[in-house]
Amino acid sequence: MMQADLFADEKRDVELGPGAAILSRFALDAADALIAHIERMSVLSPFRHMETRGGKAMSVAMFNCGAWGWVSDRSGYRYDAIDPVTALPWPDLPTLFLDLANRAADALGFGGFVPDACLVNRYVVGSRLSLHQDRDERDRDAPIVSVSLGLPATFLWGGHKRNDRPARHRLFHGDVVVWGGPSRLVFHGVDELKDADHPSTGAMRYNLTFRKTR
Ligand code: MD6
Ligand code: FE
Repeated sequence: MMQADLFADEKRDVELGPGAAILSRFALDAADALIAHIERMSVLSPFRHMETRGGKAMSVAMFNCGAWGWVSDRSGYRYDAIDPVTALPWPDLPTLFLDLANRAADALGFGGFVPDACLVNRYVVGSRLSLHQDRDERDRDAPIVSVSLGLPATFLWGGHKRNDRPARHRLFHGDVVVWGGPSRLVFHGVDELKDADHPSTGAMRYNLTFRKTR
C-alpha cells in the first residue's frame, strides 16, 4: 500500500561512495519551514518547465534562489544571475537554507561550504530526471548538497560512465544527499514519481540542490 511507503521504517544513513552519502532525515526538523520558503519564493520566481537543448520541456518544474541560477534552453545549460522569466535577479538564498547546506556538507567532511546557487525542483506524478552529471559548475572541489521534501522518490546512483547500471535508493521527506570529492561527477537521476499523498506537499516532491558554481 502506498501510504506505508511515505515514511522510511528507520533512520539509517547510506554511504553511496567516497565523499557521498544519504543523511537520513537530516533536514526533517526544518522541512516545513523549507517548504514555506519554497512556496513564498515561487511567487517571486515561478516554477517553469525549462527546455532542453533538443527543445523538449523537462517534466520537472524548476526555479532558483541565490546569486546564480541554473538555466536550460535551446542554447544549452548555464548559470545566470538573472531569471529569464522575470528579468530580475533570483530570490535571495534564505539563511535557513545556507545553514542547512553548510551543516550537511560539514557532516561529510566538506567544511566551509557556502553555496551561491540553489536549484528548486518540483516533481508531480510521472516527473523524472534522466541520468546526468552535474558538470556546469566551475568549482568542482565543492560538494553538492541535495534535500528531498514530500513524496518519496527512487534515486538512481550510477557510476562514472553513462552506461554503468545505477543502484536504486529511496529518498524520503527530510533526507539529504551530499556528494563531492571522488564522487562529484557520478551519473545520477530520479525515477518516475509514483502517485501518493504526503501530509506536507500533497501529490508532489520538492528537491533543493545547493551548488557552489564559482
Ligand atoms: C533530485 N537531484 O533529487 C535531483 N544532482 O530531485 C539531482 O539531480 C542532484 O540530488 C546533484 C546532486 C544531488 C542531486
Ligand atoms: Fe543532478
